[in-house]
Amino acid sequence: MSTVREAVLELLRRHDMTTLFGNPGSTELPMLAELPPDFRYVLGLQEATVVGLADGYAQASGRPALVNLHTAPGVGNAMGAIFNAHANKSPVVVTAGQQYRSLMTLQANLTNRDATLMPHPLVKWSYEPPRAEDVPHALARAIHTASLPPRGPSFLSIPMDDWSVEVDSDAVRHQTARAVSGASVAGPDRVSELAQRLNEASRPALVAGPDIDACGGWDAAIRLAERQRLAVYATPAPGGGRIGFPEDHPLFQGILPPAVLPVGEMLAAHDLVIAAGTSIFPYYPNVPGPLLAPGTALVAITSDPDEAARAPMGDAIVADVALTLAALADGAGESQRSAPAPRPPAEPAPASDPMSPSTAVRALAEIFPGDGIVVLESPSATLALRNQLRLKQPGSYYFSSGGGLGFGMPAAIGVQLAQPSRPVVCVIGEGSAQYAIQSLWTAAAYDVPVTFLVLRNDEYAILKWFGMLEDIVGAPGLDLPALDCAAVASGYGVNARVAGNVDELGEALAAALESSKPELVEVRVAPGMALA
Ligand SMILES: Cc1ncc(C[n+]2csc(CCOP(=O)(O)OP(=O)(O)O)c2C)c(N)n1
Repeated sequence: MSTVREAVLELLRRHDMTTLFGNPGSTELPMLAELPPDFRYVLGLQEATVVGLADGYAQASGRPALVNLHTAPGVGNAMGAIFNAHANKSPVVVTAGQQYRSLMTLQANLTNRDATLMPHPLVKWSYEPPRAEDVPHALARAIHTASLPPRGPSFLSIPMDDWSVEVDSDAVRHQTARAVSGASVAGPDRVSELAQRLNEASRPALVAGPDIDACGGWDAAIRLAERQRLAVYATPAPGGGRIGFPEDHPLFQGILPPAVLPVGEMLAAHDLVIAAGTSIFPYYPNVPGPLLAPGTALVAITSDPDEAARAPMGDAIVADVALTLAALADGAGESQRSAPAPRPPAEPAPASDPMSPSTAVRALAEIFPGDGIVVLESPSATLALRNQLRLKQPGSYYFSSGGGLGFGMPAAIGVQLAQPSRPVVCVIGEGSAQYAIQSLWTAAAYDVPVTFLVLRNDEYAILKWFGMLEDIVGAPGLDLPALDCAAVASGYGVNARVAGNVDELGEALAAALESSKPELVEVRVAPGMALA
């Protein structure tokens, strides 16, 4: 006979989920007592940080990650980060403590009253087991649900008296030893039909979405694009949480604009567009217009049935993106059509004081290691960074597809924990940094050597730009005077440097990247949007 706790620990070992991300309270202590030495507990000082850590870790490791939160208030604090994990299709398994079963009906202090309703609609599955002995089976189900495509968070509420209850070892062995996999293949007719359409097209294009990276589809996407001489675009930046195609490749034409009218206009140059591993499309702001030009057809390839169903135009194939792209590359063969002209190299921004955000990210590009990873949350510098850096390796870029701030800092730490041999740089606005600032403590406490590059412009630049687009004048609350991230970092135990010019910035970044500890580099940049 074993207990719920022993069965759960064994289940987590089987799934290689021995790193736990949490913030504990009284209701979680029974689970954590005498945690075996093969487990690692990573403490986040607020729940947004905890889930952000797990989101980055799950995405960069390609495996589900376990979160442990403190009953209702812990889940409440985590909701914005759970929203991001859902948009990122990140397999985060969120558990939360709950009152003693015998005290739940009278609603004793800290009872999570409607525990399963609370995280809806941001989780794929939410559950509180009817009996203590069902906890291992329910956790196995939560792990499988989070890991099957489309990946995303699941939630389990666990009453604190469940851990010591004995389980039926034979039943638990069956329930928890199962391997479940979910890469589905498109029907051969659908693939050959699309291959034929591709061969007949005269100016076809590929839109590369984040799920190409998540499912390991870079090679298939490159092979298809090269064989068919496709013009390749990245999905619009707000929903492009990952990069699915090398951005320095001669076929790569740039990032699609994020609104209906300009997307339709840009794709008008193509008679067939294959959009792989992306929603159609992550539009924002609202610039209405024709979804597609009359001469353009679109076919989406996605592993997410909801993405396929809600697309406003085009056909869709629901199947694993990497397998389908590979089958399409085989089926369509080599085309003799002429390849599109490569886009020009990135130009430096004109010199200014303070420097443009574009100049700052160019300084990063100059010293950026080939195997480096960027975690980005700097709204007004997003396009400049993508243009100046031109990342060319899988798993090199993480951005919050949901758009909720508070992802960047903790996710960068989670990514670094999952990829200890690759240097991780978190490029972040000083405003965005505040939404999960206490994650700096976790980086310092666990010696996670992320470099944080803070672009300080004393404002919410993107919101001022958005206001201009929408003719909104006089909105308060868009300025951030005297917000000193370097001083805050020191308080959390992270070494901070302030760079005053481009040379100092290059030196500070190089030193930070060399360091085996977390480092923060703050640089003052000009206000406003940097578009290239
Ligand atoms: C949780 C959350 N709250 C508020 C917002 C709205 N928001 C979007 S961008 C932004 C400003 C970010 O400021 P900063 O990081 O300094 O970047 P900048 O726009 O100056 O580049 C805000 C407040 C959001 N996206 N998420």
